[in-house]
Amino acid sequence: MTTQARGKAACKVVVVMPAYNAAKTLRITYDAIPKENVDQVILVDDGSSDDTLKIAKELKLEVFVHARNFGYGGNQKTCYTEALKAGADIIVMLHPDYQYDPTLLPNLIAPIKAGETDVVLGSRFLRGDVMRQGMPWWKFLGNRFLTWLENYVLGLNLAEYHTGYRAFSRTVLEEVPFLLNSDKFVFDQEMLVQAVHLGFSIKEVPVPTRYFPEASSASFRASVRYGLSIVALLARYMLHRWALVDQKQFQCFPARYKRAD
Ligand SMILES: Nc1nc2c(ncn2[C@@H]2O[C@H](COP(=O)(O)OP(=O)(O)O)[C@@H](O)[C@H]2O)c(=O)[nH]1
Ligand SMILES: [Mg+2]
Repeated sequence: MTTQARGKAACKVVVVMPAYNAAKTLRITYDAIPKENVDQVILVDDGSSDDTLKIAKELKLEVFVHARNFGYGGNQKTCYTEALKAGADIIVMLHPDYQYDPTLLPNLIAPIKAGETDVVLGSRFLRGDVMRQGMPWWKFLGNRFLTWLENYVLGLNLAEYHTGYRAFSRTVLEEVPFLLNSDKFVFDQEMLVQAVHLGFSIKEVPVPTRYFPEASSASFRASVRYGLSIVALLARYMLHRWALVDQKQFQCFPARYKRAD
């Protein structure tokens, strides 16, 4: 699989931030982004009720606003659509809640730039003790079980699937039909299953994680719902692979357009 970024001298890197009530952490997150590695920062405000929008404008980000709260997946649909429109070659998703370290952006970008892989995940499980870093024990257990299940179904050996720190080549976003995905948190998993199904490669780089009240709003209840929706997703994927029930989400749609070189 080749990426458009490969072999090109100029490579536009766009950071997308799916934001929802991120006023307390947006500035510190943005300030920590190594600007010399990034060409553009896009923020999509998902109907926040705090000052997220005001701060994003003060920071002079490229801002898009949802008329209401669509959810985390709905937010990313706008993020990726706009990043493609902006001509991005590499797209990095960074949560504006300061949970993931923005200074590590170069590590996520480098393997795609070098043409080594199509997707890079910032994995919290490759180094360090995530429970010591503050991950609640029930999130830890859920993460371990779901990662095992996803590895089993997809035939991979990733350290985790649930990180919110991800980088994609343009080609991945052009070919994965992400607009067909959920507007909820399971969107992240749908993207990875689709990417694997279409033959894209995934590489992991270690990142630490931070847990504090503003960095994680997903409740126990929401996390259980998230876990169940992943099991349902994997079941649908197996049915598709066994050609029992056709799932549009996993069909391959050739790119409708490409930027001329
Ligand atoms: N909870 C939530 N987060 C959203 C939404 N839209 C965008 N986000 C962003 O998605 C990120 C992930 O949510 P978070 O609660 O931190 O999840 P967790 O860190 O996995 O527990 C945050 O940075 C939010 O700003 C939404 O509708 N709901
Ligand atoms: Mg978070």
